[in-house]
Amino acid sequence: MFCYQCEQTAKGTGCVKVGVCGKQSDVAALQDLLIYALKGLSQVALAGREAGVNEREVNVFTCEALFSTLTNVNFDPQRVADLIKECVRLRDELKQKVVDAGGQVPDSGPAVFEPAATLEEMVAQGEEHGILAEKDPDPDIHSLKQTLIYGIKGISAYADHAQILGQEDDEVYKFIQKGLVATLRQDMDLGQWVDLLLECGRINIRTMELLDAGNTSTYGHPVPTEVPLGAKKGKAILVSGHDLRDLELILKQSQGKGIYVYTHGEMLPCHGYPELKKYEHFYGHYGTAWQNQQKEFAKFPGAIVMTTNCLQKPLDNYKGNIFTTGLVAWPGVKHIQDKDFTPVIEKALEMEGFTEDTDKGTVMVGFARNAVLSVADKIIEAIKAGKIRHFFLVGGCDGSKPGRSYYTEFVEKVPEDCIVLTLGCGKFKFFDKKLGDIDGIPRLLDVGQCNDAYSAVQIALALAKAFDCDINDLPLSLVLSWYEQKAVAILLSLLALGVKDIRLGPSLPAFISPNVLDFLVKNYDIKPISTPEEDLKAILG
Ligand code: FSO
Ligand code: SF4
Repeated sequence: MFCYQCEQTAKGTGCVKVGVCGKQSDVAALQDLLIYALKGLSQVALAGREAGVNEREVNVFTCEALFSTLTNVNFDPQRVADLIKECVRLRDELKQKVVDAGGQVPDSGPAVFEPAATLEEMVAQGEEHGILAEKDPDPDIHSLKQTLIYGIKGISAYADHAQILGQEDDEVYKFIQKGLVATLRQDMDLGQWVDLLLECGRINIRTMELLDAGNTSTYGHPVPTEVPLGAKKGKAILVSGHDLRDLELILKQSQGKGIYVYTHGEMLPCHGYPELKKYEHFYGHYGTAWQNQQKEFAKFPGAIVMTTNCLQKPLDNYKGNIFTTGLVAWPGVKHIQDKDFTPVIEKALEMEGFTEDTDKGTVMVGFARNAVLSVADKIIEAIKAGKIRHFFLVGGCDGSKPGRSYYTEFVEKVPEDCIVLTLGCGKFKFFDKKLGDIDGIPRLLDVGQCNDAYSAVQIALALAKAFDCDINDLPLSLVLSWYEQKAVAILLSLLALGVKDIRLGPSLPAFISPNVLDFLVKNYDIKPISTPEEDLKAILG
């Protein structure tokens, strides 16, 4: 196997025997084969578009299948193999429709690939279509191609979330198909690849806009909300991942049953949504970021549901009470197929629950674009009066590398006349710090999940408009931590917006070649994080 799509890749170069994330070599090969099969489906989908045939089922499936290959989503070889077969079934069905409509279907490459009969043979097929086997001879183009694939994976995750909430734009699907097919080409130069990556960033902004519309039109705009970190005596369900619809269904189905529902990881900001916080048994937040789950889940006295990434290998001491749903899978872990969470509720009722109330303080959430921009006048006034010197967006993902303590120290050292905006699971490095306020404006503002990066972008654009300046001239610095492929899509979006001077850590992506890095440094002034002191000094002078 060879996989280097995430930040924790082995030795900073690539996982070759087994994934640091726990992904086994058979799953890695099958995921590579699924990507190959999706390129074939996309070839036919593009041919179909030319002939006036465009199937929503194909578009939605493409996003689901891509999302399944994101880090920490699907670890089950059989599920990946089933997706490959479904991909080929959809492709052949679509081919017939394209031919019937007078179109021409491609007759070579992944468009004609046939999966082998057994799982073992499919794994062998996957090995022939791995990242190294299909390496572009030019290392920089290879690097840009992989970056595009990871950006597309990120877009697909957001598109899938948005689609679940009724928000779709065919331009997004078309780009995903165009991008996947482009990776089969050998005739594009570096400039064309860079253009395609920037287009990927723009399409991701559109996708995140759709997701924002899905979230806010379904659940209302988040409002500042205090969330308890302790526990309430009683039976308990813990919901992790990023999917708001799953949480809503769990809340609805567990209502009136003597169960309290807790969020974990990236679900924390859900407490700010009016249509979710209205449930009285939606109590508080348990635990921290994804990489601590094996320790934290083992101590949770109730049922646990993983709605999306990041899933880690479930340990035996909680394997019996953890469930997956949607695209998440782990071999041997019970999967909720049809959104009937009865088995989760039954498990929660069967378990002991919390035996007493505990108080561990609270955190504030709900500072998404609507809440922040409702006090824009106050913020602008404070900036003009010199009371707010600078904004730092310290956001992104968390992870287990010791270098990530940079973000804790950075936030601790941010001067008192500065405000920290945050989003993503990276916030768990400092989410419970009491930073106080400036004239009533909290100094630590939780904008939401990594999925809410659109909200942060809107806040920055609104401030730039108010000050009639370029986004790069705002007193705002981005200090980002990345982990998986959604972060790649967000980074491409920031580049597409022309945002410069981003500090990125804890390490740079292994799939970025030295020349591509040089290009990013020269054109966008991207820099790796150094030390909190040095970076703060460089930013604030
Ligand atoms: Fe984190 Fe995982 Fe939200 Fe990622 S829980 S690391 S970028 O999947 O999506 O921030
Ligand atoms: Fe390694 Fe990350 Fe790939 Fe997992 S997703 S195999 S940790 S590079």
